[in-house]
Amino acid sequence: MAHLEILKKKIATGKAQVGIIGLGYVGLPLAVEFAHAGFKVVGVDVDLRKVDGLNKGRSHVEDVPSSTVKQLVQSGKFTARADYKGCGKMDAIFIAVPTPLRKTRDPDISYIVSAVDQIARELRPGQLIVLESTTYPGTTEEIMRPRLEAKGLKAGQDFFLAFSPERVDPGNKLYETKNTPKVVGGTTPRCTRAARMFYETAISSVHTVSSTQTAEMIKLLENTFRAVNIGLVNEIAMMCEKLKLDVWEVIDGAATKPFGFMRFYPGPGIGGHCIPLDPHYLSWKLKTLNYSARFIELASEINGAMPELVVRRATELLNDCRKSVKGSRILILGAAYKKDTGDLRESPALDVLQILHERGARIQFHDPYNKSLRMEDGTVKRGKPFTPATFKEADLVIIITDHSCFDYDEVVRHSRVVLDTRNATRSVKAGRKKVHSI
Ligand code: SAJ
Repeated sequence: MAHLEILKKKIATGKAQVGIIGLGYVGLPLAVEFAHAGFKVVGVDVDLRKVDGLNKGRSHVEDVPSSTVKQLVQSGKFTARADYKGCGKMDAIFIAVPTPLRKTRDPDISYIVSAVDQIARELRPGQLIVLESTTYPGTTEEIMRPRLEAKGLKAGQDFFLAFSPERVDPGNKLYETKNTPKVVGGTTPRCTRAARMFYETAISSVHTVSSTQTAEMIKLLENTFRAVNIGLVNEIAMMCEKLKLDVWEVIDGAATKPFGFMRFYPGPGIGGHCIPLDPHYLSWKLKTLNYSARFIELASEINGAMPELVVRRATELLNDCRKSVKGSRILILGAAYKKDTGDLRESPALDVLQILHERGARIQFHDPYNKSLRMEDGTVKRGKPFTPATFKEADLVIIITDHSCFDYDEVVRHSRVVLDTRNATRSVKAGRKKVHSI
């Protein structure tokens, strides 16, 4: 019987075995969905602590409750391991490993290569291999496929190969793995079909495309779209400052247009593990084809300059109070890269803190999700409590991350001067004169 038919039968009878490489914020929710779909799932992660915790029923991923992990482990539906032994037995393997940037802003696909090389050692006819990690168009065909075909098996003929971008938005209670449409593109139509068969058992909607490169490009369009539009609205904010206009009022006004417009907001810069990084995968690839992705580079330049702009505004505000940055007590409110999370990755708050620290300001911070922060010179700053005294003692309070739990009336009431980079104080009436925007 043809490999596709065998897979189809194994899926239909629930006998298919699923492997997930990388048990982070993408891999673990996916493992849970396939286990809930009835498959036996083996997760592989290099982090022994994560593996051990999972097998003890403990989740290290915010969006996956430990009770869910415990139930799946106890029912034998999910186990975690720190090696690839037995991956040849798995009928489908989904790779969700990190794809960071190197210091040179070049893609680092070493985690993908390491995972693929391990899988290739036990690759057998009939297996489906899917990459989910965000990467540049061509990674699946040019990097993964040759390694998997090294022992003579052919993609599309002996085994199936596909790409399906992860679309996990940590903390998003509305869209989770199960109900976020899944894009899938295979090396051949049969590869696409094989991947689709698996995803349809665990995810509500699957959208197939003509190739792995198309699927890789779709993800990069999604996140480049955000980075470029955030860059645009940050530049609009700079224009509004020159024109003495309220950028927030301008955005709200534009958003009354029911079509052809989408809100983005200026801020202190962009953080997180996706938006600041993913577009550089695309611009890097195009550079190898002698094409310069100008919008990506320009957006990166504008977004990357926002922390300095925040420091410039802070300097102006202190100057208006006849104070210099050096020696001034500045409180940074919020350290995470976006509201209602503790994630500090690429957070612009860290850049603002670092620049002010280097200019001699006496920096304090408060973030409900981060009790302490390590500066680049190794010094550790302990977070201050969210109290009137904390605000009173600061010469300037800078709101960097607009966590929902903050009482902004309290902040404005007890602060001398507030630089609000997120329009978080928009509903505060009393003390408006103390509040300034970027
Ligand atoms: N930001 C702005 N202005 C905006 C929107 C965001 O300054 O108008 C900043 C945020 O403060 C943050 C950075 O940009 O520092 C990224 O914000 P984000 O809302 O894009 O959040 P992320 O990084 O969690 O992006 C994820 C992405 N999800 C995936 O890659 C699967 C992105 O594609 C989602 O669109 C986004 O979540 C989302 O919509 O929440």
